[in-house]
Amino acid sequence: MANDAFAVSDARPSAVSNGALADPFSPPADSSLWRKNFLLGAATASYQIEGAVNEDGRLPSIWDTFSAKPGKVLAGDTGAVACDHYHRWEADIELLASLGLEGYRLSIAWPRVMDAAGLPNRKGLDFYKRLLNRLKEKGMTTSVTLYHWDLPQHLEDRGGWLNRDTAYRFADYADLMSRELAGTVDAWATLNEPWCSAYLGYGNGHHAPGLADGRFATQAMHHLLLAHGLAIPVLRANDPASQKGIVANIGRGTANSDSAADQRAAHLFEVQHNAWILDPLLKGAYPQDLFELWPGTEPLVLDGDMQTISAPLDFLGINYYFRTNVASDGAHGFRDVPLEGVERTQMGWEVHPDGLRDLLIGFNRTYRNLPPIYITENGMASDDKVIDGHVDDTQRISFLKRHLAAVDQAIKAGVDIRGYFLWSLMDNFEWAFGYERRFGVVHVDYSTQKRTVKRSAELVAKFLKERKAQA
Ligand code: IFM
Repeated sequence: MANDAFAVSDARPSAVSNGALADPFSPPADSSLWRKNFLLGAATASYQIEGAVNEDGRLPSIWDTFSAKPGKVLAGDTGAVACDHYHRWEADIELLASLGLEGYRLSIAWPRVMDAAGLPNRKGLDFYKRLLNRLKEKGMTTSVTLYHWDLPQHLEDRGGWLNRDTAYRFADYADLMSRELAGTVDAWATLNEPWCSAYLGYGNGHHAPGLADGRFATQAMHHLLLAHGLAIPVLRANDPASQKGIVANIGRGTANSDSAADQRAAHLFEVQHNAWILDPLLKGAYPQDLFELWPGTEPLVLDGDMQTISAPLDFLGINYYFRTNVASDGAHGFRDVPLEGVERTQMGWEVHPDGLRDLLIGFNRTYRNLPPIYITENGMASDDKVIDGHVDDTQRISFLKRHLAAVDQAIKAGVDIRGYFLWSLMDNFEWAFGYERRFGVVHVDYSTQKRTVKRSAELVAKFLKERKAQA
Protein backbone atom coordinates (compact mmCIF):
# COMPACT_ATOMS: atom_id res chain seq x y z
CA MET A 1 0.00 0.00 0.00
CA ALA A 2 1.57 3.27 -1.13
CA ASN A 3 0.60 5.05 1.97
CA ASP A 4 2.78 6.47 4.68
CA ALA A 5 0.10 8.81 5.96
CA PHE A 6 -2.02 5.82 6.95
CA ALA A 7 -3.24 6.96 10.32
CA VAL A 8 -3.68 3.80 12.31
CA SER A 9 -2.35 5.25 15.51
CA ASP A 10 -5.79 6.08 16.82
CA ALA A 11 -7.07 2.69 15.71
CA ARG A 12 -4.80 0.66 17.93
CA PRO A 13 -5.51 0.05 21.58
CA SER A 14 -3.20 2.32 23.52
CA ALA A 15 -2.51 2.65 27.21
CA VAL A 16 -4.24 5.56 28.90
CA SER A 17 -3.26 7.09 32.21
CA ASN A 18 -5.36 4.81 34.41
CA GLY A 19 -3.85 1.76 32.71
CA ALA A 20 -7.03 0.82 30.84
CA LEU A 21 -7.04 0.46 27.07
CA ALA A 22 -8.49 3.32 25.02
CA ASP A 23 -11.22 2.16 22.67
CA PRO A 24 -10.07 3.00 19.13
CA PHE A 25 -13.63 3.19 17.76
CA SER A 26 -15.90 4.72 20.37
CA PRO A 27 -17.12 8.20 19.35
CA PRO A 28 -16.43 11.18 21.62
CA ALA A 29 -19.00 11.94 24.30
CA ASP A 30 -20.51 14.86 22.36
CA SER A 31 -21.04 12.87 19.16
CA SER A 32 -24.56 12.63 17.72
CA LEU A 33 -23.90 8.93 17.34
CA TRP A 34 -24.69 8.48 20.99
CA ARG A 35 -28.29 9.46 20.27
CA LYS A 36 -30.30 6.29 20.52
CA ASN A 37 -32.42 7.23 17.52
CA PHE A 38 -29.38 7.41 15.24
CA LEU A 39 -29.71 4.09 13.43
CA LEU A 40 -26.58 1.98 13.08
CA GLY A 41 -26.80 -1.01 10.80
CA ALA A 42 -25.06 -3.02 8.13
CA ALA A 43 -25.77 -3.54 4.44
CA THR A 44 -25.47 -6.30 1.85
CA ALA A 45 -26.82 -6.95 -1.65
CA SER A 46 -28.44 -10.00 -3.18
CA TYR A 47 -25.99 -10.99 -5.92
CA GLN A 48 -23.02 -10.28 -3.69
CA ILE A 49 -24.01 -12.71 -0.93
CA GLU A 50 -26.83 -15.07 -1.87
CA GLY A 51 -25.36 -17.61 -4.31
CA ALA A 52 -27.94 -20.29 -5.26
CA VAL A 53 -28.25 -18.75 -8.68
CA ASN A 54 -30.01 -21.76 -10.19
CA GLU A 55 -32.27 -22.63 -7.29
CA ASP A 56 -36.00 -22.45 -6.74
CA GLY A 57 -36.78 -20.94 -10.11
CA ARG A 58 -34.35 -18.03 -10.03
CA LEU A 59 -33.73 -16.78 -13.56
CA PRO A 60 -30.32 -15.63 -14.85
CA SER A 61 -29.33 -12.04 -14.20
CA ILE A 62 -27.01 -9.79 -16.18
CA TRP A 63 -24.31 -10.45 -13.59
CA ASP A 64 -24.48 -14.22 -14.16
CA THR A 65 -23.96 -13.56 -17.86
CA PHE A 66 -21.29 -10.91 -17.43
CA SER A 67 -19.21 -12.74 -14.83
CA ALA A 68 -19.22 -15.88 -17.00
CA LYS A 69 -17.39 -13.97 -19.74
CA PRO A 70 -13.62 -14.44 -19.55
CA GLY A 71 -11.72 -11.36 -18.40
CA LYS A 72 -14.68 -9.46 -16.99
CA VAL A 73 -14.20 -10.36 -13.32
CA LEU A 74 -10.90 -10.78 -11.48
CA ALA A 75 -9.84 -14.43 -11.26
CA GLY A 76 -12.98 -15.45 -13.17
CA ASP A 77 -15.05 -15.23 -9.97
CA THR A 78 -18.84 -15.28 -10.16
CA GLY A 79 -21.70 -14.91 -7.67
CA ALA A 80 -22.78 -18.55 -8.16
CA VAL A 81 -22.01 -19.44 -4.53
CA ALA A 82 -20.89 -16.14 -2.99
CA CYS A 83 -21.51 -16.31 0.81
CA ASP A 84 -24.15 -19.01 0.34
CA HIS A 85 -26.48 -16.71 2.22
CA TYR A 86 -29.52 -18.23 0.50
CA HIS A 87 -28.90 -21.33 2.63
CA ARG A 88 -27.19 -19.74 5.63
CA TRP A 89 -29.51 -16.78 6.15
CA GLU A 90 -30.67 -17.87 9.60
CA ALA A 91 -27.15 -18.04 11.00
CA ASP A 92 -26.29 -14.77 9.27
CA ILE A 93 -29.21 -13.00 10.94
CA GLU A 94 -28.19 -14.46 14.31
CA LEU A 95 -24.73 -13.03 13.71
CA LEU A 96 -26.11 -9.63 12.73
CA ALA A 97 -28.30 -9.52 15.83
CA SER A 98 -25.47 -10.73 18.07
CA LEU A 99 -23.51 -7.64 17.07
CA GLY A 100 -26.31 -5.47 18.37
CA LEU A 101 -26.77 -3.84 14.95
CA GLU A 102 -30.17 -2.19 14.77
CA GLY A 103 -30.72 -2.01 11.04
CA TYR A 104 -30.17 -4.26 8.08
CA ARG A 105 -30.13 -3.08 4.50
CA LEU A 106 -30.58 -5.87 1.97
CA SER A 107 -31.61 -6.08 -1.65
CA ILE A 108 -34.00 -8.32 -3.49
CA ALA A 109 -32.94 -10.29 -6.54
CA TRP A 110 -35.53 -9.40 -9.18
CA PRO A 111 -34.80 -12.62 -11.15
CA ARG A 112 -35.59 -14.67 -8.04
CA VAL A 113 -39.06 -13.35 -7.47
CA MET A 114 -40.63 -12.81 -10.92
CA ASP A 115 -40.71 -14.93 -14.02
CA ALA A 116 -40.28 -13.65 -17.57
CA ALA A 117 -44.04 -13.20 -17.92
CA GLY A 118 -44.10 -11.00 -14.81
CA LEU A 119 -45.72 -13.68 -12.65
CA PRO A 120 -44.56 -14.20 -9.07
CA ASN A 121 -42.11 -16.95 -8.24
CA ARG A 122 -43.46 -18.13 -4.91
CA LYS A 123 -40.32 -19.92 -3.77
CA GLY A 124 -38.20 -16.83 -4.30
CA LEU A 125 -40.75 -14.61 -2.60
CA ASP A 126 -40.94 -16.96 0.36
CA PHE A 127 -37.21 -16.66 0.88
CA TYR A 128 -37.50 -12.89 1.38
CA LYS A 129 -40.64 -13.25 3.49
CA ARG A 130 -38.87 -15.62 5.86
CA LEU A 131 -35.84 -13.37 5.97
CA LEU A 132 -37.78 -10.18 6.66
CA ASN A 133 -40.06 -11.81 9.20
CA ARG A 134 -37.06 -13.07 11.11
CA LEU A 135 -35.42 -9.66 10.99
CA LYS A 136 -38.57 -8.12 12.41
CA GLU A 137 -38.69 -10.78 15.15
CA LYS A 138 -35.18 -9.68 16.05
CA GLY A 139 -36.38 -6.08 16.34
CA MET A 140 -34.34 -4.97 13.33
CA THR A 141 -35.13 -1.89 11.22
CA THR A 142 -35.32 -3.20 7.64
CA SER A 143 -34.23 -1.28 4.59
CA VAL A 144 -34.93 -3.04 1.30
CA THR A 145 -33.43 -2.04 -2.03
CA LEU A 146 -35.35 -3.29 -5.04
CA TYR A 147 -32.57 -3.02 -7.58
CA HIS A 148 -28.92 -3.55 -6.69
CA TRP A 149 -27.80 -4.28 -10.25
CA ASP A 150 -29.06 -7.84 -10.87
CA LEU A 151 -31.36 -7.13 -13.80
CA PRO A 152 -33.10 -10.24 -15.18
CA GLN A 153 -31.18 -11.26 -18.30
CA HIS A 154 -34.42 -11.64 -20.29
CA LEU A 155 -34.98 -7.89 -19.85
CA GLU A 156 -31.43 -7.11 -20.96
CA ASP A 157 -32.09 -9.27 -24.02
CA ARG A 158 -34.81 -6.75 -24.89
CA GLY A 159 -32.50 -3.76 -24.42
CA GLY A 160 -32.20 -3.58 -20.64
CA TRP A 161 -32.10 -0.02 -19.34
CA LEU A 162 -31.82 1.31 -22.88
CA ASN A 163 -35.39 0.15 -23.40
CA ARG A 164 -37.99 2.47 -21.85
CA ASP A 165 -40.21 -0.53 -21.26
CA THR A 166 -37.82 -1.79 -18.56
CA ALA A 167 -38.90 1.17 -16.40
CA TYR A 168 -42.51 -0.04 -16.57
CA ARG A 169 -41.45 -3.63 -15.85
CA PHE A 170 -39.64 -2.28 -12.77
CA ALA A 171 -42.83 -0.59 -11.58
CA ASP A 172 -44.63 -3.96 -11.94
CA TYR A 173 -41.89 -5.59 -9.91
CA ALA A 174 -42.14 -2.86 -7.24
CA ASP A 175 -45.88 -3.44 -7.17
CA LEU A 176 -45.51 -7.16 -6.60
CA MET A 177 -42.86 -6.77 -3.93
CA SER A 178 -44.65 -4.10 -1.96
CA ARG A 179 -47.93 -6.06 -2.05
CA GLU A 180 -46.16 -9.20 -0.84
CA LEU A 181 -43.81 -7.68 1.72
CA ALA A 182 -45.80 -4.76 3.12
CA GLY A 183 -45.52 -4.58 6.88
CA THR A 184 -42.04 -6.11 7.06
CA VAL A 185 -40.13 -3.30 5.34
CA ASP A 186 -39.38 -0.04 7.13
CA ALA A 187 -37.74 1.66 4.18
CA TRP A 188 -37.90 0.90 0.47
CA ALA A 189 -35.13 2.12 -1.78
CA THR A 190 -35.95 1.81 -5.46
CA LEU A 191 -32.42 1.76 -6.91
CA ASN A 192 -28.93 1.37 -5.59
CA GLU A 193 -26.39 3.69 -7.21
CA PRO A 194 -27.93 4.45 -10.60
CA TRP A 195 -24.59 6.10 -11.48
CA CYS A 196 -22.94 2.68 -11.44
CA SER A 197 -25.75 0.98 -13.36
CA ALA A 198 -25.71 3.65 -16.07
CA TYR A 199 -22.07 4.72 -16.27
CA LEU A 200 -20.24 1.48 -15.45
CA GLY A 201 -22.86 -0.75 -17.06
CA TYR A 202 -23.62 1.16 -20.25
CA GLY A 203 -21.01 3.96 -20.41
CA ASN A 204 -17.65 2.24 -19.98
CA GLY A 205 -18.55 -1.44 -19.77
CA HIS A 206 -16.78 -2.23 -16.50
CA HIS A 207 -19.98 -3.67 -15.09
CA ALA A 208 -22.82 -5.77 -16.50
CA PRO A 209 -24.12 -5.67 -19.14
CA GLY A 210 -20.74 -4.38 -20.35
CA LEU A 211 -21.77 -1.83 -22.98
CA ALA A 212 -19.61 1.22 -23.60
CA ASP A 213 -21.13 4.30 -25.19
CA GLY A 214 -21.68 7.71 -23.58
CA ARG A 215 -25.10 8.09 -25.18
CA PHE A 216 -26.13 4.73 -23.74
CA ALA A 217 -25.11 5.89 -20.27
CA THR A 218 -27.36 8.96 -20.26
CA GLN A 219 -30.30 7.12 -21.80
CA ALA A 220 -29.92 4.22 -19.36
CA MET A 221 -29.80 6.75 -16.51
CA HIS A 222 -32.99 8.37 -17.71
CA HIS A 223 -34.83 5.04 -17.78
CA LEU A 224 -33.43 4.07 -14.38
CA LEU A 225 -34.66 7.33 -12.87
CA LEU A 226 -37.97 6.95 -14.65
CA ALA A 227 -38.26 3.45 -13.16
CA HIS A 228 -37.63 4.96 -9.76
CA GLY A 229 -40.24 7.66 -10.30
CA LEU A 230 -42.86 5.19 -11.53
CA ALA A 231 -42.25 2.91 -8.56
CA ILE A 232 -42.58 5.54 -5.82
CA PRO A 233 -46.39 6.02 -6.02
CA VAL A 234 -46.84 2.26 -6.32
CA LEU A 235 -44.85 1.70 -3.13
CA ARG A 236 -46.81 4.47 -1.41
CA ALA A 237 -50.13 2.90 -2.36
CA ASN A 238 -49.21 -0.63 -1.34
CA ASP A 239 -47.20 0.05 1.79
CA PRO A 240 -48.15 3.46 3.15
CA ALA A 241 -46.46 3.09 6.53
CA SER A 242 -42.97 2.62 5.12
CA GLN A 243 -40.42 5.22 3.98
CA LYS A 244 -39.61 5.50 0.27
CA GLY A 245 -36.39 6.70 -1.27
CA ILE A 246 -33.43 5.96 -3.48
CA VAL A 247 -29.72 5.36 -2.90
CA ALA A 248 -27.04 7.38 -4.70
CA ASN A 249 -23.29 6.95 -4.60
CA ILE A 250 -21.69 10.33 -4.37
CA GLY A 251 -18.17 11.37 -5.26
CA ARG A 252 -16.02 14.21 -4.03
CA GLY A 253 -13.96 15.89 -6.72
CA THR A 254 -11.20 18.28 -5.72
CA ALA A 255 -9.16 20.52 -7.98
CA ASN A 256 -5.47 19.86 -8.44
CA SER A 257 -4.72 23.59 -8.40
CA ASP A 258 -6.36 26.95 -7.87
CA SER A 259 -6.51 27.60 -11.60
CA ALA A 260 -9.95 28.37 -12.99
CA ALA A 261 -9.60 25.44 -15.40
CA ASP A 262 -8.90 22.94 -12.62
CA GLN A 263 -11.69 24.38 -10.46
CA ARG A 264 -14.04 23.94 -13.39
CA ALA A 265 -12.75 20.36 -13.85
CA ALA A 266 -13.58 19.54 -10.21
CA HIS A 267 -17.02 21.07 -10.67
CA LEU A 268 -17.62 18.92 -13.75
CA PHE A 269 -16.45 15.82 -11.92
CA GLU A 270 -19.13 16.40 -9.30
CA VAL A 271 -21.73 17.26 -11.92
CA GLN A 272 -21.34 13.89 -13.63
CA HIS A 273 -21.08 12.05 -10.35
CA ASN A 274 -23.70 13.76 -8.20
CA ALA A 275 -25.81 16.36 -9.98
CA TRP A 276 -26.53 13.93 -12.86
CA ILE A 277 -28.67 11.98 -10.39
CA LEU A 278 -29.59 14.47 -7.68
CA ASP A 279 -30.70 17.33 -9.94
CA PRO A 280 -33.39 15.32 -11.76
CA LEU A 281 -34.56 13.83 -8.45
CA LEU A 282 -34.59 17.06 -6.47
CA LYS A 283 -34.86 19.80 -9.11
CA GLY A 284 -36.69 17.97 -11.89
CA ALA A 285 -34.04 18.72 -14.54
CA TYR A 286 -30.70 17.37 -15.76
CA PRO A 287 -27.75 19.70 -15.15
CA GLN A 288 -26.89 21.45 -18.42
CA ASP A 289 -23.16 21.28 -17.60
CA LEU A 290 -23.40 17.52 -18.05
CA PHE A 291 -23.96 17.93 -21.75
CA GLU A 292 -21.09 20.37 -22.00
CA LEU A 293 -18.92 17.63 -20.53
CA TRP A 294 -20.48 14.93 -22.71
CA PRO A 295 -21.75 16.75 -25.81
CA GLY A 296 -24.43 15.03 -27.84
CA THR A 297 -25.55 12.66 -25.10
CA GLU A 298 -28.89 14.26 -24.20
CA PRO A 299 -31.33 11.43 -23.49
CA LEU A 300 -34.76 11.15 -25.02
CA VAL A 301 -37.09 12.58 -22.38
CA LEU A 302 -40.86 12.42 -22.85
CA ASP A 303 -43.39 14.92 -21.52
CA GLY A 304 -44.06 14.36 -17.85
CA ASP A 305 -40.94 12.24 -17.24
CA MET A 306 -39.15 14.83 -15.14
CA GLN A 307 -42.22 15.34 -13.00
CA THR A 308 -42.44 11.59 -12.44
CA ILE A 309 -38.75 11.42 -11.55
CA SER A 310 -38.87 14.31 -9.09
CA ALA A 311 -41.74 13.01 -6.95
CA PRO A 312 -41.03 13.83 -3.27
CA LEU A 313 -38.88 11.37 -1.33
CA ASP A 314 -39.02 10.36 2.32
CA PHE A 315 -35.28 9.80 2.45
CA LEU A 316 -32.17 9.89 0.36
CA GLY A 317 -29.63 7.11 0.80
CA ILE A 318 -26.03 8.23 0.37
CA ASN A 319 -23.13 5.87 -0.34
CA TYR A 320 -19.68 7.38 0.04
CA TYR A 321 -16.23 5.86 -0.37
CA PHE A 322 -13.50 8.21 -1.64
CA ARG A 323 -12.37 11.45 -3.23
CA THR A 324 -10.98 11.99 -6.71
CA ASN A 325 -8.44 14.70 -7.40
CA VAL A 326 -8.78 16.11 -10.90
CA ALA A 327 -7.32 18.66 -13.30
CA SER A 328 -8.57 20.09 -16.56
CA ASP A 329 -8.01 17.80 -19.54
CA GLY A 330 -7.23 20.87 -21.62
CA ALA A 331 -10.56 20.62 -23.43
CA HIS A 332 -14.07 20.39 -21.94
CA GLY A 333 -13.44 17.82 -19.27
CA PHE A 334 -11.33 16.55 -16.43
CA ARG A 335 -8.63 13.96 -15.86
CA ASP A 336 -7.75 12.16 -12.66
CA VAL A 337 -4.56 13.26 -10.94
CA PRO A 338 -4.00 10.72 -8.16
CA LEU A 339 -2.39 12.30 -5.12
CA GLU A 340 0.86 10.89 -3.80
CA GLY A 341 1.41 9.92 -0.17
CA VAL A 342 -2.22 9.74 0.83
CA GLU A 343 -3.91 6.90 2.65
CA ARG A 344 -5.56 4.37 0.36
CA THR A 345 -7.57 1.18 0.77
CA GLN A 346 -7.18 -2.23 -0.90
CA MET A 347 -9.26 -0.79 -3.75
CA GLY A 348 -6.70 1.99 -4.24
CA TRP A 349 -9.36 4.47 -3.17
CA GLU A 350 -8.20 7.49 -1.21
CA VAL A 351 -9.47 7.69 2.36
CA HIS A 352 -10.99 11.15 2.67
CA PRO A 353 -13.68 11.49 5.34
CA ASP A 354 -13.89 15.29 4.90
CA GLY A 355 -15.29 14.66 1.43
CA LEU A 356 -18.35 13.05 2.94
CA ARG A 357 -18.91 15.95 5.32
CA ASP A 358 -18.37 18.57 2.63
CA LEU A 359 -20.70 16.91 0.15
CA LEU A 360 -23.46 16.51 2.72
CA ILE A 361 -23.21 20.14 3.77
CA GLY A 362 -23.08 21.21 0.12
CA PHE A 363 -26.19 19.22 -0.82
CA ASN A 364 -28.02 20.73 2.13
CA ARG A 365 -27.30 24.17 0.67
CA THR A 366 -27.96 23.29 -2.97
CA TYR A 367 -31.20 21.36 -2.57
CA ARG A 368 -33.82 23.13 -0.49
CA ASN A 369 -35.97 20.01 -0.55
CA LEU A 370 -33.18 17.64 0.50
CA PRO A 371 -34.95 14.82 2.31
CA PRO A 372 -33.63 13.21 5.50
CA ILE A 373 -30.42 11.33 4.77
CA TYR A 374 -29.30 7.83 5.63
CA ILE A 375 -25.71 6.89 4.92
CA THR A 376 -26.67 3.62 3.28
CA GLU A 377 -23.09 2.51 2.58
CA ASN A 378 -19.66 3.42 3.85
CA GLY A 379 -16.71 1.17 4.47
CA MET A 380 -13.49 -0.07 2.97
CA ALA A 381 -11.75 -3.11 1.56
CA SER A 382 -8.63 -4.52 3.17
CA ASP A 383 -6.71 -7.72 2.70
CA ASP A 384 -7.92 -9.16 5.99
CA LYS A 385 -6.52 -12.43 7.31
CA VAL A 386 -7.72 -14.64 10.12
CA ILE A 387 -4.82 -15.14 12.54
CA ASP A 388 -5.38 -17.39 15.55
CA GLY A 389 -9.11 -17.01 15.07
CA HIS A 390 -9.03 -13.18 14.97
CA VAL A 391 -9.06 -10.49 12.30
CA ASP A 392 -7.43 -7.27 13.43
CA ASP A 393 -8.67 -4.82 10.78
CA THR A 394 -7.03 -1.73 12.21
CA GLN A 395 -7.34 0.43 9.11
CA ARG A 396 -11.10 -0.22 8.91
CA ILE A 397 -11.57 0.71 12.57
CA SER A 398 -9.86 4.01 11.97
CA PHE A 399 -11.72 4.51 8.68
CA LEU A 400 -15.11 3.98 10.29
CA LYS A 401 -14.33 6.19 13.25
CA ARG A 402 -13.23 9.05 11.00
CA HIS A 403 -16.18 8.75 8.64
CA LEU A 404 -18.62 8.64 11.51
CA ALA A 405 -16.95 11.78 12.87
CA ALA A 406 -17.53 13.39 9.45
CA VAL A 407 -21.20 12.42 9.67
CA ASP A 408 -21.39 13.95 13.13
CA GLN A 409 -19.83 17.17 11.82
CA ALA A 410 -22.41 17.33 9.03
CA ILE A 411 -25.23 16.79 11.54
CA LYS A 412 -23.84 19.59 13.69
CA ALA A 413 -23.76 21.80 10.59
CA GLY A 414 -27.49 21.24 10.17
CA VAL A 415 -27.82 18.23 7.84
CA ASP A 416 -30.64 15.87 8.81
CA ILE A 417 -28.87 12.50 8.91
CA ARG A 418 -30.79 9.70 10.56
CA GLY A 419 -28.55 6.66 10.31
CA TYR A 420 -25.54 4.85 8.93
CA PHE A 421 -25.10 1.38 7.44
CA LEU A 422 -21.69 -0.24 7.33
CA TRP A 423 -20.70 -1.65 3.97
CA SER A 424 -20.68 -4.49 4.43
CA LEU A 425 -21.93 -6.96 6.98
CA MET A 426 -19.63 -9.60 5.52
CA ASP A 427 -16.98 -10.04 2.85
CA ASN A 428 -18.69 -10.73 -0.45
CA PHE A 429 -18.54 -10.71 -4.25
CA GLU A 430 -17.09 -7.30 -5.06
CA TRP A 431 -18.35 -7.15 -8.66
CA ALA A 432 -15.51 -6.86 -11.21
CA PHE A 433 -13.01 -7.47 -8.37
CA GLY A 434 -14.54 -10.81 -7.35
CA TYR A 435 -13.69 -12.15 -3.90
CA GLU A 436 -10.26 -10.59 -3.54
CA ARG A 437 -11.50 -7.32 -2.06
CA ARG A 438 -12.86 -7.71 1.45
CA PHE A 439 -15.32 -5.05 2.59
CA GLY A 440 -16.96 -6.97 5.44
CA VAL A 441 -16.89 -6.35 9.17
CA VAL A 442 -17.28 -10.13 9.26
CA HIS A 443 -14.67 -12.23 7.46
CA VAL A 444 -15.84 -15.03 5.16
CA ASP A 445 -13.64 -18.01 4.39
CA TYR A 446 -15.00 -18.90 0.96
CA SER A 447 -13.69 -22.47 1.07
CA THR A 448 -15.58 -23.35 4.26
CA GLN A 449 -18.09 -20.47 4.47
CA LYS A 450 -16.91 -19.89 8.03
CA ARG A 451 -17.70 -16.42 9.33
CA THR A 452 -15.24 -14.69 11.69
CA VAL A 453 -16.21 -11.44 13.37
CA LYS A 454 -13.51 -8.86 12.71
CA ARG A 455 -12.23 -6.53 15.41
CA SER A 456 -14.11 -3.62 13.79
CA ALA A 457 -17.43 -5.41 14.30
CA GLU A 458 -16.54 -6.24 17.88
CA LEU A 459 -15.90 -2.56 18.58
CA VAL A 460 -19.11 -1.42 16.87
CA ALA A 461 -20.96 -4.00 18.98
CA LYS A 462 -19.26 -2.75 22.14
CA PHE A 463 -20.27 0.82 21.34
CA LEU A 464 -23.87 -0.17 20.64
CA LYS A 465 -24.03 -2.07 23.91
CA GLU A 466 -22.74 0.95 25.80
CA ARG A 467 -25.17 3.25 24.03
CA LYS A 468 -28.07 0.95 24.85
CA ALA A 469 -27.06 0.81 28.50
CA GLN A 470 -27.10 4.61 28.81
CA ALA A 471 -29.98 6.20 30.66
O1 IFM B 1 -19.82 -3.50 -3.15
C1 IFM B 1 -20.26 -2.28 -3.61
C2 IFM B 1 -21.76 -2.17 -3.48
O2 IFM B 1 -22.41 -3.18 -4.16
C3 IFM B 1 -22.23 -0.86 -4.05
N1 IFM B 1 -21.52 0.25 -3.48
C4 IFM B 1 -20.08 0.16 -3.46
C5 IFM B 1 -19.65 -1.14 -2.85
C6 IFM B 1 -18.11 -1.21 -2.82
O3 IFM B 1 -17.60 -1.12 -4.10
